[in-house]
Amino acid sequence: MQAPIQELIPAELQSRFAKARNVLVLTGAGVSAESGVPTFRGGGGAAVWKGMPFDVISSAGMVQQNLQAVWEWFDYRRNLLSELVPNAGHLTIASWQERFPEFTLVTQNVDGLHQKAGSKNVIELHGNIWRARCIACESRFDLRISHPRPDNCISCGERLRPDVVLFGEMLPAGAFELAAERAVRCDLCFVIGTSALVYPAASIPEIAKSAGAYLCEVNPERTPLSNICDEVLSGSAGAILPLIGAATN
Ligand code: BV8
Repeated sequence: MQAPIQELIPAELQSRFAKARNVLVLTGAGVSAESGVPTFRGGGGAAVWKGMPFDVISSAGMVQQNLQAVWEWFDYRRNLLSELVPNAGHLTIASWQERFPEFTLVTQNVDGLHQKAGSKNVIELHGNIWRARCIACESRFDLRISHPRPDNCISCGERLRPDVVLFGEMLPAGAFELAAERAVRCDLCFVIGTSALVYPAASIPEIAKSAGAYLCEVNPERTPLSNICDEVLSGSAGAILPLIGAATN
């Protein structure tokens, strides 16, 4: 027999959630795990593609060295993703955008599942797997409608690459700055499904906390951020997030 919802979600968090005026959520690969998207570092291992760890195949150097291999890795992931749908965690976060006077969703994920769940104005710190970008003129192409995937830019003929931020690359202009500015202003910050190892994304909850936000982590495992959190809810996003909203209805 499950305990009443009110007992599963700490009273302090319920109170803060009910009174919050400005909420920021940072998500990582864990929020998509229950949709069937493999995480990068879960289960003690790390994602590997044709013998290369993901931070090697997903790196600036590999785009220079072997763009074809990078495309194979991203084509494989898009194909996997095309069958997958948002889970209760994505849907709950999407429902929160109407619940507060100010709400910001920042994601490290490139899978587009937050948008599929109905989230708007998502700050995508690491780009989006459903877009390609020209390596020369930076024109962008929507891969959800371009089948087969074009190899070359229709504007200038140069090669296309995934419009995703790879290791060793700068984040999209202004994305981190906007996320940091929102983090300073929020009064409640959730960090959901991230191992908090990748920077500068992992600094967003730190910025929120330093500016006085109440910081709540949702993750089955502890992370380097856990010790600065006001609340650590140990469990999966799909199970826990719907309870937070329900507990304060
Ligand atoms: C940059 C796209 C400036 C590609 C990705 C300090 C400052 C600045 C930079 C650095 C720094 N130190 C090191 C760096 C360099 C590097 C970095 O951070 N390296 C780390 C690994 C040490 N950062 C960069 O290169 C960034 N660029 O800083 O620009 C610059 C430029 C040049 C030189 C210097 C600086 C760019 C980083 C972006 C890389 N691209 N993704 C792709 O998708 O292939 S990052 C990749 O990791 C994904 O985006 C992913 O989201 C991200 C983080 O991983 P997580 O999302 O946290 O996923 P993970 O699998 O690790 O964890 C899942 C978690 O979910 C776990 O905790 C698990 O317990 C939990 N979980 C599991 N199931 C559930 C769950 N939680 C809830 N519910 C569940 N059901």
